[in-house]
Amino acid sequence: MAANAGNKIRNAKLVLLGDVGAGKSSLVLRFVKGQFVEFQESTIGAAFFSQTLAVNDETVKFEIWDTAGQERYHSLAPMYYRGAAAAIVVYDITNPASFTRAKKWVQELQAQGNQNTIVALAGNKADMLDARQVPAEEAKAYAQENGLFFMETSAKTAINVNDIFYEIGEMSTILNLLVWAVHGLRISCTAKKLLQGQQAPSPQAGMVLNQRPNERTVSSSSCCS
Ligand SMILES: Nc1nc2c(ncn2[C@@H]2O[C@H](COP(=O)(O)OP(=O)(O)OP(=O)(O)O)[C@@H](O)[C@H]2O)c(=O)[nH]1
Ligand SMILES: [Mg+2]
Repeated sequence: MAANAGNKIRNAKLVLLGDVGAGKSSLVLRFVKGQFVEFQESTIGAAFFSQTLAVNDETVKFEIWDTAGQERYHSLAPMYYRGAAAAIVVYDITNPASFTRAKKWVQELQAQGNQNTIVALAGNKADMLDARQVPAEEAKAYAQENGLFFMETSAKTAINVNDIFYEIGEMSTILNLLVWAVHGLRISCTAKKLLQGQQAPSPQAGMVLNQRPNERTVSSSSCCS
């Protein structure tokens, strides 16, 4: 699934958040190296990985921060999710406490994170259906209410692992295009206003301007009509 197609390369910072043992490192290991280990060591601080993915006609280079779920590392998290294009909040479908913890992460992201960060919720260990304690419907409803992208995954069997990264890549491509479209619109509005300003009659010689003209705020809805 690694990229070798696509002309443009776009970097996308991605962070994984979630409870201890939810499977964050295992998901990254599966996505980046195609491997799974039964006894994955608990992450200390955070670990960095990168992986590229061909998404439509571009190559997305994910810069992945795999954070530690242990509470003592919580204060480091903003460093990793700030400015991230996407966050995957991971819980373990066999562990309701990890789902509660995931909701706390979502709240924190909504309160502190970038408005443009794509947030995905991953119900991991989907291979352990007999031990399931978090119904998929409950997580799906929660995700819908909170505008999150939701998938159940298994780092062990690889179910939906590439898919969740691919979906994020695709969403970030669309979001990126929208941001550029809005940016382009702003530039063309500003240019138009500047041109209009140049065409306006200049003040007569000796005329005193008592007031500074109001600062113009460019808004896509108010200009260019
Ligand atoms: N059956 C099953 N086990 C998994 C899966 N993903 C992870 N595990 C196991 O769960 C344990 C914890 O996985 P990690 O990937 O270390 O979890 P983590 O979220 O990175 O944990 P911290 O680094 O402590 O925050 C390991 O023993 C993994 O082998 C999965 O999809 N299915
Ligand atoms: Mg880990």
